[in-house]
Amino acid sequence: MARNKIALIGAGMIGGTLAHLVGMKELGDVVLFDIADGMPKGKALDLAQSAPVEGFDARLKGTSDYADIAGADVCIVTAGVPRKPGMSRDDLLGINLKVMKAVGEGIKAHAPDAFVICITNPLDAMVWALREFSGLPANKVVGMAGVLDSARFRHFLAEEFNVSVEDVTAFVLGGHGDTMVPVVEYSTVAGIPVPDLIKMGWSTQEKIDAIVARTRSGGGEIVGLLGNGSAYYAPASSAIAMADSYLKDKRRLLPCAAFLSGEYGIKDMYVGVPIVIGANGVEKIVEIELKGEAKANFDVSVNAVKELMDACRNLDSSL
Ligand code: TXD
Repeated sequence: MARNKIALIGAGMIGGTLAHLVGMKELGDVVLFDIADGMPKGKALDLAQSAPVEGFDARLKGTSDYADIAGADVCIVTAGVPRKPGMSRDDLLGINLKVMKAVGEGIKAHAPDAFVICITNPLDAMVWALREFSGLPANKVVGMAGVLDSARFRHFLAEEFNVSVEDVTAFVLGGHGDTMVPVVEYSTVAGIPVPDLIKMGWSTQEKIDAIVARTRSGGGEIVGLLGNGSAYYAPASSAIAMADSYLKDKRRLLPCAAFLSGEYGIKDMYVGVPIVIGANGVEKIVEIELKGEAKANFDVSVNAVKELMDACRNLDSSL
């Protein structure tokens, strides 16, 4: 059986980490694509030279030619520029929108059967634009944010309860930004919901509220600490979990940005919701009941994504 082919569009911090994880987990051969010339080739060569030591077999190729992604089974997109001092959110949106156009056209021409995972920010608007520009079916294009935001929530909850991260499940839904919605009612330790754990004296409402707030600003906390760039280890792991579920038809239920066609009362946009990922890409969109504050926060989050989509339409009339 031929090895899977995984194309990483953008070979920066997350792209390089993705390539390392694909190798270590033996998920397939890797193509590292970037507009920067030598860098993807350098990273591919460095990683290939780690293979004999680690004992994994994978072909790793760095390139700036889209023809090299031909026939990829999975494309993970991190291409774009980060926000720099003096750059407005709209400036950033304009630049990354153009990047999504180039990437979407490249995938359409060379890897139209791939399962595409977008990571580039602002996530919910970029994955929508990428789907539009690529013309791929909506079940084959998803955005990564919820797995990462939930992992941050799980990490903080596991610390608070002093239990294994493995036993903590958590959901963070909505758009990827300040308005994301950590859903406390659906977060558990081995099936015991967090509100019950509060009643059992494992924590207090105040402490859980603080964890929710810290989760919401989890990306910013890391940006502040790193001083240069944003998180990359956990984002890469999160996208690999999604790719793995697709490649192995695991049907994992993961919070991802998915295209909605009426679910949650929302049409024609990408929002973070629980989905099942299997061999057909998005196998199912799971509609959980959101009540009270969670529902109100979800609505705010959806409106924030709509505003970004309108800004994209103003920037590119083909959308
Ligand atoms: O949860 C999430 N979705 C996120 C998103 C969590 C963390 C970071 N998130 C976003 O991922 C972040 O805001 C960025 O938009 C992306 C990628 O983050 P990374 O840290 O990997 O950024 P880098 O190191 O700047 O890498 C981006 C690469 C860089 O090498 C550029 O040369 C390349 O993208 N780039 C391109 N590649 C291909 N094609 C084009 N047009 C292009 N433009 C830039």
